[in-house]
Amino acid sequence: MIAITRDVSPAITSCELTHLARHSIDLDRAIQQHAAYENAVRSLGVEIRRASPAPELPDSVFVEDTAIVLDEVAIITRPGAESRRPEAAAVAEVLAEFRPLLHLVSPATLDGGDVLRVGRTLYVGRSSRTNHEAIAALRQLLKPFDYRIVPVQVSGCLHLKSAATQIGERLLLVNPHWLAASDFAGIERIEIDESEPHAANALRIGDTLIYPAHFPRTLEQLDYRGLQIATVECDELAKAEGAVTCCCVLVD
Ligand code: CIR
Repeated sequence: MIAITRDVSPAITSCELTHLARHSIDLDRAIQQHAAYENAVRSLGVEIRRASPAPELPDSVFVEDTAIVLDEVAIITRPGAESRRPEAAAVAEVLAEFRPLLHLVSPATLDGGDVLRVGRTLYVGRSSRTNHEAIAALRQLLKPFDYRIVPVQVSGCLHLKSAATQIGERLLLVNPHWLAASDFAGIERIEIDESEPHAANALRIGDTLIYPAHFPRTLEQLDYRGLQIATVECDELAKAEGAVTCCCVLVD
């Protein structure tokens, strides 16, 4: 498996923010945390491939939003925030080595953070970044393949994966306040601790979860459940409204 990552831009202090107030970001600390995150990913046997750095693009470290990688193809997205659209080309360049590429085009807008794959189902968040044209375009592009596309309305958070991520084969970690849990009927769910609304984002690599150390209460529940967890410090990138899934694109 490889993980595509990208350096933290020194311009991250001017990142997009939707649901968070702006707090000053310590760039050195953000860079250190990102390096530790890459090491955590590497320690799980994944090779890191860095897309070429884009110091002029504040949010470019959040590569997840630029692509959806499936078994058969990769879809290069058209991110919802205009400032983020130029990010996709460099990630596409790396992905082209591994998958045939398909592209979302105007008027579709979609952030990869809105796409949660569970088996052959793609849950796609309807958010401020992802529109219904993108969902229709995805259906069209993926017609030759056997995927079920299920739109999920999200509100109160940036992306679907701010509110729900996969933490086991048929197990999700969710914040039920930001989506209707009934959208995931038939899949078991663990709810985050009420006091940690941003705690639903975990990165699953094999049987291990890379998980933020700054959500101790939810972490305790995951531990109790017997899940294998590698914690990372990522509170600095969290100030840019980023979490653990968004800093890589996994290619199996
Ligand atoms: C943004 O608002 O686009 C960035 N500041 C954060 C993107 C985080 N992406 C993700 O969780 N997939």
